[in-house]
Amino acid sequence: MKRAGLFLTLLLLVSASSDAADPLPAPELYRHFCAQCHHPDRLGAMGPALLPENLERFPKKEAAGVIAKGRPATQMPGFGEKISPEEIQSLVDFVYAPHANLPVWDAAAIRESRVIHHAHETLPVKPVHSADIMNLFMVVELGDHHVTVLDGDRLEPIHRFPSRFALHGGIKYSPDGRFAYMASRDGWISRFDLFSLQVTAEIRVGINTRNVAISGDGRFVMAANTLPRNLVILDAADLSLVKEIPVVNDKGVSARPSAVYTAAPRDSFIVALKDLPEVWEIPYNDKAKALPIYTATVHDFQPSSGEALPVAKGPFPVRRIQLEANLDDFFFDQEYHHLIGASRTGASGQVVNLNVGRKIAEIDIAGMPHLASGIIWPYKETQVMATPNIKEGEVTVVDLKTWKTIKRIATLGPGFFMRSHENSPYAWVDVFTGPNKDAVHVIDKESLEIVKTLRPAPGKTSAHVEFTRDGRYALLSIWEMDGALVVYDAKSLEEVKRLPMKKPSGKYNVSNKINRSSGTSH
Ligand code: DHE
Repeated sequence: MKRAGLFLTLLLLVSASSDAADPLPAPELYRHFCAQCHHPDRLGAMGPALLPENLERFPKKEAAGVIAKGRPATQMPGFGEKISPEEIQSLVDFVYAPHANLPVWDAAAIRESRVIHHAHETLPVKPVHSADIMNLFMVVELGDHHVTVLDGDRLEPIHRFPSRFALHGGIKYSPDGRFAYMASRDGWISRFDLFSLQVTAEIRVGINTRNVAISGDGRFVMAANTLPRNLVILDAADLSLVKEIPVVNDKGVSARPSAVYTAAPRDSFIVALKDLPEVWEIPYNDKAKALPIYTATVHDFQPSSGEALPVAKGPFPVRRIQLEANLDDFFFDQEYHHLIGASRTGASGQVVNLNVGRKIAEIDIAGMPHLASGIIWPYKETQVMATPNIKEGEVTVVDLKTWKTIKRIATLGPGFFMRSHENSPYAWVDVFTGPNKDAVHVIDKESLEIVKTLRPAPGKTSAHVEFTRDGRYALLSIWEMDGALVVYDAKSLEEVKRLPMKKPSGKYNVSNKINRSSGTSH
């Protein structure tokens, strides 16, 4: 977000607004306060689209509260002290009004948008640089929408290139680590070649996109869109459109996908839905499709609720697993037998056994756990999962055998990202919001105690750690326009070096990602 510009506009408008006798009209308020993040036409950019179709399950009263107070765990600030309650109400009515000219983003538009910058057959057979592909990092710099490619051995950047606007969700790699796939919030998927250091192809799959996943066999890319509400499958080699799957339940009711993940050991994609009590599993090759759950007829397949749900047949059949409550945030055990899910609004988490397709336990993780950011490590005779919480200052540690919460570690504020490495005795968690947003806690994985709190840049947000392939160094972002990537010795916890960057956000190590390290996101 270009905060400086926005705040200047705000200041001018605040004085204009408070001096003026009449409230400002809604379109003008929208232009000044909302357009920069939500798009001038309400179609979504850094922030989501503001259209009745996206907001239908969100009461207007709550929307007014969000405009007044902001939204936790997002970049949405509160405007309650800047504009009057009447103006807030007029903004609410404005964004809930039907859009006069909603663009259609169908298969033809998707195909039309595809750009091949470098055809696959023209790419070099060997890297054009001397860095080891397996220890490369791609670092997203949100400040000026660039990506830096960093050599994890020399801890030096080797390349920097402009990205699409507002990349979100982790960058994903092909199973051999050569190609990277990134999604922007406004629907662009880009494929980058780590041998030749160039973007090879791009395609716009939607107007609002959540994230992207790559099949474990490297053949397909799946993107989850909230506008339109669908899943788009692409050929990973050239990003050509393979299939579109509308996100609707068996009665035709549409829902927003929250995210798509790859369950490589299951040969399937798993899709989290925001508005339906279902989770979808979609196999991407014939091995998975031969499983009884995909070959069953509608009547043969009885989920736990007893209500038969259809398994859509054909390529990419959809297996619908029925849930007791909506789950829009997921975490998987290392084997992908279980899914641990939480709703952003719910009070507890659910454990779903993916093999039998039903809930088998509840877990006590109140608040708003950021499960997609959770990690796993061996602990005593068991394995634990730990997740930060984006509403409370707490890391919750859950035993993966008993599903019991064994420890709540108090932190200095809500955290967004947690990371570790098989070779490190520590887990790192940030404090993303609040007065201690500059703090990062280092937790001992054996004692489950915080052993050190680092403040690499006092007063500035520090967040998102990732390790080098061998776990020797931990790289952390100073999440500011004049920010930096700070490299720590992961053992001594001493700073090793600092590389200036523009609001660096996520960083993704090729080897840790493709080998599904239990200390990072996959
Ligand atoms: Fe994220 C990953 C959802 C806001 C930065 N974020 C994810 C994932 C999900 C998610 C489901 C995992 C998907 C993946 O990696 O493929 N994020 C959400 C939200 O629902 C939320 C709260 C609201 C929204 O607007 O979407 C949200 N996220 C943010 C931000 O405000 C952050 C801090 C800045 C930004 O880029 O918008 C942010 N999210 C990230 C990052 C990752 C991410 C850097 C990847 C982490 C990783 O290590 O894999």
